[in-house]
Amino acid sequence: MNTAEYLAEVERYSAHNYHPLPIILSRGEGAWVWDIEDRKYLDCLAAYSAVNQGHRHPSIVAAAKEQLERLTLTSRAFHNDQMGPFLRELCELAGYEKALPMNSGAEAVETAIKAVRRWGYRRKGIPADQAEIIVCENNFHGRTTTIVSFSTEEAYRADFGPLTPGFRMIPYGDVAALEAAITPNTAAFMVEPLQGEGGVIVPKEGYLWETAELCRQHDVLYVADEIQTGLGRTGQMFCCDWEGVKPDVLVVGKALSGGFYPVSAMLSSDDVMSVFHPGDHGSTFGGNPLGAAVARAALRVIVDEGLAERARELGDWFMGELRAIDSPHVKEVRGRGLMIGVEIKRESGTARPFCEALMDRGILAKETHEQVVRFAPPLVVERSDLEWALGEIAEVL
Ligand code: IF1
Repeated sequence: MNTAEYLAEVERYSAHNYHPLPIILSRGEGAWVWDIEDRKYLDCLAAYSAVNQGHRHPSIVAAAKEQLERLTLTSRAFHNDQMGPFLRELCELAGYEKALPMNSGAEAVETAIKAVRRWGYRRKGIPADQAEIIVCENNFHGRTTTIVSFSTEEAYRADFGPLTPGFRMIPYGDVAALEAAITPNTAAFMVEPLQGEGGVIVPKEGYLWETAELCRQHDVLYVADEIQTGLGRTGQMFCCDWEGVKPDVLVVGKALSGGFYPVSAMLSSDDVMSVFHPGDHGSTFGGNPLGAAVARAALRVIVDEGLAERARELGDWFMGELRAIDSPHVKEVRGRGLMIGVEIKRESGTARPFCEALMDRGILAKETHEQVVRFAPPLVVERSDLEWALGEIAEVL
């Protein structure tokens, strides 16, 4: 089949819940992917940061193959020999006592919501069914019915109701708004330390630290959704590390599996995690030996290859070069590490045609919201690849 035939097929059989760029990818290696016509593209999206380690990283491939030959799924009715080591390695890396494995990011966020609500009732003494979680405008935490209940994006929630109550909305980046929103019934504040889908929004310096301090003072759990920002992407292992903040609850996903398999987790202290008892929460696939083996290898790559430092160094340089491009269309270039957004001026139209022009030149980037072109390549990307890309990006801009 050629590209047009694949596109017609997917148009015919797929739900129309996406508007992808019109290419059919069939192969990937490192920071590069190839389409079925054998055209080569630099992947500047990295599956929304799930392939920080690059496509088909050889050591993750080896771990996956080895595990495929041994055992793939036990369910949590029995133990397996990969989950314990995986959770220990993840806890040691992130500095937590406990971890609960799930699959998608949204499931890990749901797990965190359940944990903090229960903590609110059983530890903090919030009256039954009164627990509140404070969240931020323009958040993105996933697409379950409960999570979209506290989205401010109309398309994500319209006519998916009745929606889940118990969430209070404040503007992102506003410390005073958090203080004003906290009540005796506040169980948690959940935040992305840098908003991805919101348009690569970097909060002003001090925001993470000041909000974490407020939460500490008011006995409110600080929940950081690092599904996209975590595991090296922003130039630190976790984005909260930029301000020395250690969240009470950390939610990770995406790159936790290096893009091989959905693996996510919620991490916390023993005190918070101990609200769960047998039968309270779970998942058929969560903690399965294939996912656990893959995640162990994926974490090792991030550490062994110093991907966080790499993101910082390459990101600082790349962002500087992007800022130096003299274009009448660019309003702002912002980001952290290798999570960079180029905001297009409204009078220049939307970001989409820029992404299409980049695709024609062999660079895959995706617009977020209307105006922002996001550049977030695998962290293993070579500087020379980015040098080449800069020339193309400059011409497009
Ligand atoms: C899609 C966005 C990125 C996330 C954060 C939780 C989740 C995500 C901070 C849920 C997922 C994905 C979902 C994907 C596109 C992508 C995305 F544009 F939609 F917002 F990355 F920027 N928390 N983000 O970023 O994780 O359940 O998907 O595993 O098409 O919905 P998930």
